[in-house]
Amino acid sequence: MSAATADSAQQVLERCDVLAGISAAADGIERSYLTPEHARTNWTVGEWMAAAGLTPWQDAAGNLRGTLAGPTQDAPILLLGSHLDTVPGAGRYDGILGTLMAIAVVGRLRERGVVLPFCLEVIGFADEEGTRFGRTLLGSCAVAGTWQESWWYLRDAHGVSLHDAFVAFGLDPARVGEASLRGRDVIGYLEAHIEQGPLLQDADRALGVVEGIMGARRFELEMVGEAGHAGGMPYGRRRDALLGASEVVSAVETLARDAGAIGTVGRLHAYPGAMNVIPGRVEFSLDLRAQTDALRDEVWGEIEEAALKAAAARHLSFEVNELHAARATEVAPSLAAAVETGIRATGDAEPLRLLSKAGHDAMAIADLCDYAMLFIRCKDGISHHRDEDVRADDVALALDAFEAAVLAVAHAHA
Ligand code: HGY
Ligand code: MN
Ligand code: MN
Repeated sequence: MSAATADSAQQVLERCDVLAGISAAADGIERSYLTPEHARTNWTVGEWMAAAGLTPWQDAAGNLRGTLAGPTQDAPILLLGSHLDTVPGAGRYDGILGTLMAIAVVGRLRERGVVLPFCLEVIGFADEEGTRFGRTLLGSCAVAGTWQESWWYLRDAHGVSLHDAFVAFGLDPARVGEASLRGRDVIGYLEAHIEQGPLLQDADRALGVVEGIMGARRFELEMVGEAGHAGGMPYGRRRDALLGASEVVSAVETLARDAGAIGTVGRLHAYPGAMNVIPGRVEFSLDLRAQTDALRDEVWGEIEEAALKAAAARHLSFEVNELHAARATEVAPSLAAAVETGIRATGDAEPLRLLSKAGHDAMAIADLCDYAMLFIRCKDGISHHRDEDVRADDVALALDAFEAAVLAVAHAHA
């Protein structure tokens, strides 16, 4: 690894620290879609894009885009990037590292005077996590041309619609289609991202090549019974919504694990929420993922059946509101081969192939073009947590690998 690469990695990590300071939360990192923090981040990262020789601009969906012209006006486009938004209580590398690495690689290629047979476009996607409106991949769906009109009615926790948030951010909902690259000559999309799991660390590898991304569905679920007195109401006459929901939460783990899928209930609110009142209503979330959409949907059917049974036994009602679905996707062999070439260029002769259990913007971009991903080891697999961490030498190796992957794509298109 060259000293220049080590310096480049150091700069990327320092920039991750700068962005970690842009947060809506007094304690911890939180940046969500169409907020002042989103705007400040786009401004800050746009400056770094310009310093790398990219022309930064914000698209009609609020994504940050940076363009490096190709050899001709009609040259095809290679997309690089990741996302700049976060979950609440986030780490400082999920999405951010990949976006800043893409900018760094463009800068390195320009410094070396490399002329590519295509235009490069780096994208800092604006809403991969779905933190504010529940539905994820909004920014990347806009670029892929799969934006749905029904999404304008999505509301955040304060009741603000996506439409009104768009307008307040200075965007015109009627022009969201202008963010799309559909119909353009796009070669593909390469994304570098922390693994968000422990497999690379367990295998003592710095880097890995992604084989595909699990399909996902997200739901808001509700159990409705009847609030009552915690003392006077006999057990036999209770309609306790929290006990019903609790049976579902346990069933999610059992049914998902038995089937080789992954189910998580990340949020649960019991109402009215007083210590001496039997919960009459419970709202809870379900994040469900599996390697195939068929398996994912089969497990959802089993969970729904278990929930209806639990509700019937306790004289409760069970309501479902599906917020999000993203199909399982596979990488393009030719682009994955370029990523493997990149990893081999760092001295790892047998790149480890991994299925991504985490979702990524690449899932949405897969509706537009081919994609591949480079994974970077993260400490103990921790992510979506302030202790998310990476090693500087792994980031340096990742920069070398990502640059070599871009050059491998260029070679294939020469
Ligand atoms: O939820 C995920 O897998 C991603 O971090 N949005
Ligand atoms: Mn994430
Ligand atoms: Mn991410």
